[in-house]
Amino acid sequence: KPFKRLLLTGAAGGLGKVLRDRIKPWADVVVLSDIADLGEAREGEEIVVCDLGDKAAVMKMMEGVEAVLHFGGISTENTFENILHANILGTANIYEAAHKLGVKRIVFASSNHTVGFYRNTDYIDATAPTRPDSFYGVSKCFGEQLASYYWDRTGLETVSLRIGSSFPEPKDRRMMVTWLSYDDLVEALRQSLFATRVGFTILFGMSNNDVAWWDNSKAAHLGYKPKDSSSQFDASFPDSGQYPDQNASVTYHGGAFALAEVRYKD
Ligand code: NAI
Ligand code: 15L
Repeated sequence: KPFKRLLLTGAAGGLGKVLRDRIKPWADVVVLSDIADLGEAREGEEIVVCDLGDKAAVMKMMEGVEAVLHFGGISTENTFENILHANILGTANIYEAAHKLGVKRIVFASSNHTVGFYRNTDYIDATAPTRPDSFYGVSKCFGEQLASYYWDRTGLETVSLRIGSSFPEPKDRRMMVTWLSYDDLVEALRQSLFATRVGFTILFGMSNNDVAWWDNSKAAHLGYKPKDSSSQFDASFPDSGQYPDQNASVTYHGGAFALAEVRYKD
């Protein structure tokens, strides 16, 4: 197998549960980590329950690890303090441990909410300035900037996968544009881990949907070619016939995250 030890953080989460079995062919041992319960370790697995904000615990967890799929953290809007701990401090701990221990590559589960304030009339590539729509989006921008810094400073490589909406199927009209099937997610991770040289790359995580807001040409060296399309769900979301779409949830790339009334309140 390509890796001896591959770490997946956020392994108890929605995507972590999907990935748990599907990344097994890539490593002799998959280290599964989360703050939440992960059940019993199966063959080829090791389980580490740890808070990403605990620097010493993160360092210990990463001993012997060759590559990281960093999916752990808070995955929607929350208080700044909570985001600070799990996403900002947590990701900083992952990068510093990776550097100290000689990890070669990280795939960072970034998000479309780094650019959530672009509008449905904007078509952007990875060079577009970030426009986060939430503290959550700001924390993902921070993670991407850490990736840039560690690449330039230390040669640690990262693919920041700006995931759109990775669920079994799109839940609304916006997700017809942002949907990333689980098969395409796994394919994006495979290309990100095994491409010869990635340096600091940003890849938008979307399937081959009929409408796209994001241009992946700056990540062409990864060779990611999505196979699925949200068009299989067309019947569930009849087109309004309007361009741009007048539905409020489709005004911004970040959907509801960008709408003022959903700003997180303590
Ligand atoms: P999720 O919320 O189901 O999973 C995140 C996991 O991280 C949870 O199991 C949680 O217990 C763990 N976690 C939270 N704080 C932690 C801490 N301090 N220490 C250790 N573990 C902690 O989210 P989901 O959907 O599985 O997403 C996984 C990753 O992908 C997240 O980083 C999310 O931001 C990102 N993402 C997901 C998208 C999607 O469509 N599902 C879209 C864009 C980004
Ligand atoms: C995300 O970043 C979230 O983690 C996920 O729960 C969805 O809200 C997704 O973006 C989305 O924008 O659909």
